[in-house]
This record gives sequence, structure tokens and C-alpha cells, in this order.
Amino acid sequence: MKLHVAPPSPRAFKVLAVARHLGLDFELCPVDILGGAHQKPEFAALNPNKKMPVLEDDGFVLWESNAITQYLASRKPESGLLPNDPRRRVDVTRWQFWENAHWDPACATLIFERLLKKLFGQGEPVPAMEQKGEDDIRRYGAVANDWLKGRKFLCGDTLTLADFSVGSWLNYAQQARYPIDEFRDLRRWYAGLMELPAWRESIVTPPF
Ligand SMILES: N[C@@H](CCC(=O)N[C@@H](CS)C(=O)NCC(=O)O)C(=O)O
Repeated sequence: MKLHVAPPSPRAFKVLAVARHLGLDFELCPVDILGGAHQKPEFAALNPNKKMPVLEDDGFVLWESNAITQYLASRKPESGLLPNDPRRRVDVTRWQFWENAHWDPACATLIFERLLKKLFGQGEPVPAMEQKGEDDIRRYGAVANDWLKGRKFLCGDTLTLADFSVGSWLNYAQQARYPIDEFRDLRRWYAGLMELPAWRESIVTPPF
């Protein structure tokens, strides 16, 4: 199994951390986004969106990070990362949809404005965009924070894919200056994720 990833990205992180947590064998194929590797025809043949991450497994090709995590989890159903019970399973799916629709764009806005623009030589942060990122992180962070009160993990007492998807973005909370100081339950939950060996192993020092 091959994982085409740019490891500093939270969307790559969740895939790598899940694969490592499950103890799956895989080949890490680095995608040099800065060098434009994702624009090349051979990469576009894997993902017409020209975006990473992409999984390749014995002729099967899959893109979209949350779908990839579900495929990985299906290899080890006993892990409980994607429960079989329909209601518990859709709870995980719900948080992965939430992450894709709300949390990813909110966090990605601040990561882009405050960290990536410099790296890509795209000028200074735009204050209105920083404000939008901060407002969205406050709005959606409050939802996750309130939800986590009295819960160990997003979907209850056990670790699931939801934690990997939502938590991956908090790896940049300090560097991108997310306004989350007041969100104690969110920070407590993330501190717990940081205890996972696969989590720590998958955090890379980004080039900024
Ligand atoms: N919804 C997709 C988003 C993938 C995505 O936006 N990947 C970014 C890197 S974090 C990318 O490859 N960007 C290159 C580009 O858009 O040109 C997922 O979760 O897999």
C-alpha cells in the first residue's frame, strides 16, 4: 500500500497517524507540493483534483483524506476506530463531515495566512482573512469544546477516526495562533491525543 503525502499537512497527518496507529504496512511516497509534484500528469492520473493525500492499494486508488482513513480502519475493524454499530459509526462520519465542511476551512485559513503564504512567497497575511479564520475557529471550536465536556473522545469513551480528523488541525494551533485559550476541554482532549505514539511519530517539523 502506498500513501502519497506531504507529511506537514494536517490532511496527510491524519492518514499517516491512522495507518501507524493501526500498525499497517505502507510505503510513504512524499509529494513535493512546493516543487509542484502534484501538478504533474502522473500525479493527476491518480487524483484529477491534483491534491494529496492519495492512497494506492493493489490497483485501487483513493483520494480524500477522510475516505482514506475509513479505508485504513476497515483493514482492522477490531480497532474500533470505525465502529460497526450503525449509530456509533455514523457519529464518526458526522464528525468527519463536520471537519471537512467547517473545521478544515477555518484552520486552513489561518495556516495559509500566517504560515504558508510566507513559505510560498505569496505576500503578507490579509487581515480580513485572518479575522475570518479566527471567527470561524471561535465559532466551531466552541462547538467541539462544549461537545467534549464530559467526554474523553469526540465519540465517547473510545478513540475513533473522528479524533484523528478533527485533532490533526490542532497540531498548528500555536504556530498559526488559533484563538482557543478559553477552550479548556478542547485542549485537554488534544493533550490526550498527543500521548498516542502514532500521533507523536507523525508530527513533523514543518519548513516554517
Ligand atoms: N478535501 C481534501 C483536500 C486535499 C487538499 O486540499 N490537499 C492540499 C494540501 S493540504 C493540496 O494538495 N493542495 C494542492 C493544490 O491545491 O494545488 C482532503 O481532505 O484530502
